[in-house]
Amino acid sequence: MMTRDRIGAAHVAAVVFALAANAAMAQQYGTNLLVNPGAEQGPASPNGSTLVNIPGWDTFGDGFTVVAYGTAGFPTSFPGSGRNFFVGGADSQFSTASQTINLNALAGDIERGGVAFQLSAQLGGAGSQDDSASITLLWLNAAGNSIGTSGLLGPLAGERGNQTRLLTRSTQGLIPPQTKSVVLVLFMARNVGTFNDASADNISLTLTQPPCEPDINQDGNVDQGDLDYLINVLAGGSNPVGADPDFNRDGNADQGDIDALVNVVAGGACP
Ligand SMILES: [Ca+2]
Ligand SMILES: [Ca+2]
Ligand SMILES: [Ca+2]
Ligand SMILES: [Ca+2]
Repeated sequence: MMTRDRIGAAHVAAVVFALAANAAMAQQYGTNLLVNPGAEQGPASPNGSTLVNIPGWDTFGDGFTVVAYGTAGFPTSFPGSGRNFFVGGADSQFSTASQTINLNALAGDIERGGVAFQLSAQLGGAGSQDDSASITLLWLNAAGNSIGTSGLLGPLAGERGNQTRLLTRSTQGLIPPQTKSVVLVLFMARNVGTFNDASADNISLTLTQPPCEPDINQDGNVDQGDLDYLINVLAGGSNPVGADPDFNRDGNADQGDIDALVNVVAGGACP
């Protein structure tokens, strides 16, 4: 059977390296990657017509601002809304805010495929006007070029029942391999009047770890060959299929992964 001696000292350095890389990785699964996703950090404009500092978001001085629920002419609060929301703002046909999220810590998983994303937001507008909000995700490669997009379209007036309110929109999918970062663009478009009434709140982008894959050597069988392959990789050997040696996904590539794989090969549950 496998022993620590067989793994040897060669992989200690690799473990230390993996630890550093995986510490950040653990933080990026299952939590909202956006800063200030609900407009609760920073001040609110008293009337929607002045610009305010909006922590975490890159804005362009085009009208995009934050307003408190219940301000005259704007939506009222609802469960989970917090105090504030984002709005397109005054005298602005198009208002934009964005955040860029570095995904380098997950590059290995993303390249192997199977990292899923979930995007959701509450998007809305005012009365019978078709001012509307949308969200676009730009998946960028190492060169900073877009290699795919995903997104959400907010409701038009008819979908809101001509009421001034926000509705939940969500989508999900798989991150394109080669993705190294993602830009989320919140886009507010005015259709009626001088004020851009498009609104947004509670924007969430979460990622889900790929499913457990015990067929480490990718030959179609889960057996001793996978154990041999993993042990060799942990000892510093070659890894032609690009397997993640942190099989039990606890942030360490070590004996615990061999133990977990032994258990799976013996019929136990995948960690
Ligand atoms: Ca809010
Ligand atoms: Ca308007
Ligand atoms: Ca196999
Ligand atoms: Ca592990």
